[in-house]
Amino acid sequence: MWPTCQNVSKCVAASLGRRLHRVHTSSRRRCNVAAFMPEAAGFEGVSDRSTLQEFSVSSSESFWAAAARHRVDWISPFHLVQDCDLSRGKIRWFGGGKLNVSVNCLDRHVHTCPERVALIWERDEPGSEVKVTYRQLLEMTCRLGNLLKRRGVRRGDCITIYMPPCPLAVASMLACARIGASHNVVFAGFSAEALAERIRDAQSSTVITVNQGVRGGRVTELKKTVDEAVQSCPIVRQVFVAMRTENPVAWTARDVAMEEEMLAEEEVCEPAAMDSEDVLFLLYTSGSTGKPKGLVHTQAGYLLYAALTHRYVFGYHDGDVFGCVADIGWITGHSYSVYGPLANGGTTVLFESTPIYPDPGRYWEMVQRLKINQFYGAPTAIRLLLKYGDQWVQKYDRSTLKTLGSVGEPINTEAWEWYHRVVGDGRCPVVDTWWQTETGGICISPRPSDPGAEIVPGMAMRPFFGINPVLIDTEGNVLTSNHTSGALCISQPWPGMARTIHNDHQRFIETYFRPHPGYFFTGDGAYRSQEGYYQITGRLDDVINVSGHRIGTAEIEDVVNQCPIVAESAVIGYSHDIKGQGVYAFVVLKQGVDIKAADVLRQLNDTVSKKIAKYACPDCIQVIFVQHLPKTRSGKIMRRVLRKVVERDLEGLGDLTTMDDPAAVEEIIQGHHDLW
Ligand code: 6R9
Repeated sequence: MWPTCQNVSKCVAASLGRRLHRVHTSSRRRCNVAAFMPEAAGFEGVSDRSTLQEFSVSSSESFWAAAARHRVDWISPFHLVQDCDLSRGKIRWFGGGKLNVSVNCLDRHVHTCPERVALIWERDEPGSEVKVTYRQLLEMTCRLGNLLKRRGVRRGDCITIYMPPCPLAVASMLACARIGASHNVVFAGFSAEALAERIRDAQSSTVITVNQGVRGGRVTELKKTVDEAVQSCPIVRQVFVAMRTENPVAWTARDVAMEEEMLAEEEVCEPAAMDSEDVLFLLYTSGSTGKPKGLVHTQAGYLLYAALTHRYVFGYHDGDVFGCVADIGWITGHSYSVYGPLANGGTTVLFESTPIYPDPGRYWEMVQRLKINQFYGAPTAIRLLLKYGDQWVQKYDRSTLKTLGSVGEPINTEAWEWYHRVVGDGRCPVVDTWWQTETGGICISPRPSDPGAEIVPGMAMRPFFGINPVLIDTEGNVLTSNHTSGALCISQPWPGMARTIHNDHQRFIETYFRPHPGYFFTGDGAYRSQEGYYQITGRLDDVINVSGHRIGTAEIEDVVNQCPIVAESAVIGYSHDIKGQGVYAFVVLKQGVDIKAADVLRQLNDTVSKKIAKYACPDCIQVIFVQHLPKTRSGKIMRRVLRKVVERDLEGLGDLTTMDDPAAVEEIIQGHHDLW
């Protein structure tokens, strides 16, 4: 069940005030559907884009079959479009088909345009970018594929990649795909312990990393972190190390000098013929319990969905330069820095730096220098840059920009308007794209290329082709009317959705399919306006979103509780100006602990950054010491009560009758007036 709806109604109220600002993106004209989407030529009764949208949902099998035939190069064709049963969490697409994802991302473009730039590696130091053509990327991928094979990696193995965005990271992902291994990219900001947990869960015996990372002018010791992680991962037998900097690092017997050994390999590597449903990658994400979930994506459906959304949401055309600034350690980097653009034969930017290095003009200076046509970033960065002022944007020529994208969390109206008015000079549509690691690609978003498409600031607007969102109320009823809010679910399968949680299909079913049987439950709440447009209102479970990064409150609690001075804790999210949400930790110290608050804070922050990652803590964690936590009689911490106290909504404290010790709330209210 989804717990609360309070943030939903707040956002509904907010949205009403927003509905007046409309941005029309193109004139309402009749268009040729086949010119827009060639595979639509054969769809019966489809004469324009709105009937195309209806067709994609009502005849979803025909829609996806045609798209899969048209957009994927198959080694042998599929014979079963889909075999899905959402109530059992069974999702299979394109049964019987065989393909190779790296061939789809590389070889077919090398045949037509070998010298087209595939990757622009925007290195930390501005002006030092490196361009890699499709021919070069194929060569790198093949050499690496051969090296992996020679070093004993077999089809079905899972390789962990702990690298910043760079061409060798992309080649590593594609080399896995080439030889039939799967990858598990771990964000290179994660700590050794978080990395180790993911290596163990994925059972990776090979890890790929770089000697050091460089970000925001600072060097990070990535190889050292891997060495530390591997100490608690006996399964790891080899670590491939690429040299991002020239600095030597400590070397062990299991280390392999990646670039050196790649040079000795053949530049041709036979692609493995993979089944549509073989695993392409695992990607760990936070859930509402302590243990991260390794979501599993498979070959054909994921690739097709990433490619189609990339082309149609952003209006990507051949020759465009696509600038997604997400790290490859997140799903956004997977789908829109790597797989979507490369499947479409596009030119994609790999951004190694930060939005404010060397100054807050970085993004826009890069847009000018690389002539970026579509820019895709996170609201947290937009909010940060907005505060530095317009001059950092206006200094640079942004006339190449055609579309601006936003992802990861709700974008507030102020940030949306600034992005649109200042960054896009009022002429580029802003696409607020809602999706998740679980959905594989964008599910709800404006499609500015649609005739007459309008965009309401702060709204994700309309479902993508083949997606049928539904809203469900607390009693489990599907809400059919408009101007209503509920739990956001999706009623029918689509090819890009995750197939399972690695080694825990039961958890997959329970998390996504049990709350509302027959539907995929997203964990988010949404509002559907009078016109039928969607606005995402935030998580309904115990997941918080710090700068667009998902993190489970339980994950932080687990770690805080490991601190020797802590008896117990409860963590909730609070509204943060820049980061969207920050972290409040209510902490009960062990009896007899006598230590200054500042020291405790330091200890907790150290522990959280060591066990999870830095972004999960220091400058946004607020620690509040209490004697007791509010609990139900059965011992469950009542986080909803803490949330209300932090939101200063004492009226809304709700039913406290199940509470074990009402004095605990009193104490928190009394003690925390200073919070307000
Ligand atoms: C792609 C990505 C998914 C969660 C999702 C939701 C939030 C993402 C959003 C958004 C409002 C948007 N989210 N995009 N909320 N508007 N445009 O971010 O994947 O890391 O798995 O996070 O992020 O809460 O459920 P992931």
